[in-house]
Amino acid sequence: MNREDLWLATHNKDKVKEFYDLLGDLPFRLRLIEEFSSDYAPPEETGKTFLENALIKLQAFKKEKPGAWILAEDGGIEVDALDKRPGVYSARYYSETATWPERLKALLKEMEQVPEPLRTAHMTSVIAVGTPDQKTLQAQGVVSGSLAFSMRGHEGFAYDWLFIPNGHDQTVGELGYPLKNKFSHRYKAVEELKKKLGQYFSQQKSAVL
Ligand code: ITT
Repeated sequence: MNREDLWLATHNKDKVKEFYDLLGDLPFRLRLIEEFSSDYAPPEETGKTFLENALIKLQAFKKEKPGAWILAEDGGIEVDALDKRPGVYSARYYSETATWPERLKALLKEMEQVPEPLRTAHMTSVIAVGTPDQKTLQAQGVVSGSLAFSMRGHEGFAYDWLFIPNGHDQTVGELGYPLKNKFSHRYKAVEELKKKLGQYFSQQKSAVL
């Protein structure tokens, strides 16, 4: 099959691994930022929403590779008891230079007095895909759940070690792979993206006929 390149405009290696699994059945050859340039700097994420930031990442990489298929993603965790923080600051919560255990410990500290029923939180993934004919496809996935009282589990990454999805007693880090990629916010966003890609390709086909 003749596979077109789809550039993953992310520097997050854990996201890349998941996208390889989630996008594996699409007719694309996945390409990484590092293959394009080892010193491509990510744009500043100045958006107020996940969608704005996903579009900022998409536009920035589009400048480097106009006419390519490009996928950008933004997302993170929103904690109800913290008025939806850290939200767009998920990657920068506590301190931009903190390690993940430090960042998660800071979040646990902030949530110390919050009892179980009020520890609800939501993981969101917003994907923006740029097409060679300059269209943008958008997709979103959300998983609701709650925050554990301590870090648990070794699989996944970042907030996976605190986040317990609804319907489960374990954190995503404990549930691990392959399960995470069957229900996660990223899985849901990719499922919506696949529908949009299907519509896009059928419109392309009918324009040719
Ligand atoms: P790129 O911008 O290069 O894609 P990033 O790590 O900066 O990578 P985001 O700006 O989208 O990613 O920030 C989202 C934050 O939420 C980031 O700290 C992630 O580690 C975290 N996050 C994203 N997806 C997650 C997941 O599936 N499980 C746990 N944490 C996640």
